[in-house]
Amino acid sequence: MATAYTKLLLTDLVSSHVNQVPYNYIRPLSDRPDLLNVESNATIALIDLQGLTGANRSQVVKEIGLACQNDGFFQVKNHGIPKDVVDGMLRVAKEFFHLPESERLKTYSQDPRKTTRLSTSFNVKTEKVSNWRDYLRLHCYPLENFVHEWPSNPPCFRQVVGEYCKNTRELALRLLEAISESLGLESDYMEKALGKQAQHMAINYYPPCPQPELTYGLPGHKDPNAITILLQDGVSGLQVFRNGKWVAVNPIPDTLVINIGDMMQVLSNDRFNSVLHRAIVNGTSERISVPTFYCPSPDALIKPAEAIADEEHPPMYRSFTYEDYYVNFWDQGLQFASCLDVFKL
Ligand SMILES: O=C(O)CCC(=O)C(=O)O
Repeated sequence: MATAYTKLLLTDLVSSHVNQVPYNYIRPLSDRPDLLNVESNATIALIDLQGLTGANRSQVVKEIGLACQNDGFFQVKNHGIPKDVVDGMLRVAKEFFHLPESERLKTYSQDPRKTTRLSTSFNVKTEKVSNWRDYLRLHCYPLENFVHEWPSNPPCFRQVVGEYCKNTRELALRLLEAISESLGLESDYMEKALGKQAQHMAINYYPPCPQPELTYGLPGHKDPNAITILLQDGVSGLQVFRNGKWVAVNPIPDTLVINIGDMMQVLSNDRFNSVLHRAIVNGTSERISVPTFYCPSPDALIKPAEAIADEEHPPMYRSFTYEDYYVNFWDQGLQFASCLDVFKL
């Protein structure tokens, strides 16, 4: 008889139990990570953003454009976010997930509409199999609209995370400029196309897992937003799908991973593809990752950039608001989260 587990968060389940993966985390045989069949020494573009300021700019812009076009993801170094800001972000994330259960539960919610909430898996209300993850989800831009909702424990949380968010926004805007230029558009095209813009963040916590071959931290999915800036601690777990194979993106100190999301796929009229990626877990180490999802504002009208459409490359999508698209994201389940087909022409 399967045991019933009463904890709301995986972190507390793991610490009170567990030498086996509970049944509700076990994936069907056809949908397991197949950990031996992953490319672990793949070459992944690592772009030095220092070159964006100065004579090499056009070369770096070209590299970014090629990476977006070929893979939909790349890594960046010299990204401009100070090391103490990045280290602070990871430290405070870890401190948060090590707080006593009662303290963490103060922000718990299963309602995806809440702009600040701690939860588990992806959407526990709609999914059949759970993911080996707890996460704190925060809206971060405009910062002053949201920061007062954020956890106040650890006491430095708001200051440290706020600083990280301001820095990632600046990086996102620099990347959007480079991406616009790589498509032959005005530098500010993408920034303007996202309307008033929004920035969300997840702080993902993956506890060690006794049977990592049976479950996912997060199954393969595409991001709904425009671009994602991912910070990972030193523990491997991120994998992206490239040329029909899962490829491990092992963390390199002082680098961040950038990936293209669904809205950039539309804005670029399918020149860039939103990339399928997943997080796997392991038997020995907890893992923390912090994706920043840079998004359009809900009312922004999303459509392929007219200047890059022509007879040979007609617009692939009708226009729609980000809200129209995003409304389905949480309910559809992560593996079906890319719902662009309804907007295809
Ligand atoms: O943990 C990771 O490396 C990936 C996280 C991710 O894909 C997400 O939160 O959407």
